[in-house]
Amino acid sequence: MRDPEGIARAIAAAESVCICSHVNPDGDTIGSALAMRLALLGMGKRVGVFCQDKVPDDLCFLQGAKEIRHPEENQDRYDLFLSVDVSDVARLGACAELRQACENTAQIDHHGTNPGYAQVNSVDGDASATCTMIREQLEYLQAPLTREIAECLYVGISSDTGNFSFDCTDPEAFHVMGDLLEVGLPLAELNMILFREKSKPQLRLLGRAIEKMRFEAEGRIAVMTLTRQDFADCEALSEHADTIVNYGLETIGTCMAVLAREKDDGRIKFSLRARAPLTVDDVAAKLGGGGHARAAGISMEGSLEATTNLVVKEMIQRLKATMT
Ligand SMILES: [Mn+2]
Repeated sequence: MRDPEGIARAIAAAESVCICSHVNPDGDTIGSALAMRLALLGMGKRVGVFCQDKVPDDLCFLQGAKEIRHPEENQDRYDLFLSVDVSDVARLGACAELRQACENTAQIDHHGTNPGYAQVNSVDGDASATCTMIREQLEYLQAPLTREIAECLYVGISSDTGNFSFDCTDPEAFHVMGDLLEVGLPLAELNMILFREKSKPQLRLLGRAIEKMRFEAEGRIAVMTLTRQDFADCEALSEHADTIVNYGLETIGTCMAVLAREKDDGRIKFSLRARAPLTVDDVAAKLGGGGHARAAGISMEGSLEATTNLVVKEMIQRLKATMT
């Protein structure tokens, strides 16, 4: 249940607040944390923002991103612990210590599985992003919506709604977007940074992968492989291949896709995707991997060719089992 009043009371009673994001941070947890930071600073609070892992490069433009610290660097005491977009204590990682050090705890989150681990829990599994809840929270704090805060909230909402394309995209997301545009959100510029622009190595690698794309099971499974030589030729890093598998699934006629890449340590990393009703988490689990129903991963030892054949064989079986 949302509890913006409870959160506002906890904040009113605190002079200092430590805000925490989840491990492997995404736009929603970072946007939420930095928006709350700006609002609380505006209210005259002392604020620290913490995350166990590094902020993704494309989010570093947000105001306050450079102030985010690893929890072990903390020397201060805070009256209130506030986690944002953190579905359970395990997702706090090293920030769990900060929670223990604070007498008062609160959280704002939108994961339906959240067990309510804080004293004050504002949790709404139906919210499209934690950042939409933060917009409402600002009203209860009587904190003005500034352009800097709007940028933070846009990052979170656009990230969790797949740039306003996923099923979770709801009217509230657009209502909040209206508010953000009112205060001068530079939508086109940020959309370019977050969703469109790519580095040259990234584009070269994408070209290489698409050129090598082949199809199995009468064109229903797209298969792409990238060797260490491909990465070297394109002057690309492994992370530059992170979203390439989606192009396989976006090919008309396919319902499953896999990208295999040779890592520097010799292991083969597989990214699997499926369209509903097909699933790939079961395929991944069978081969020692895991993930979500429509997006999963596996890491295997062996040659690129042999392991890819193994994974594709499992995918074909899954396809047959689902379609009959
Ligand atoms: Mn989120």
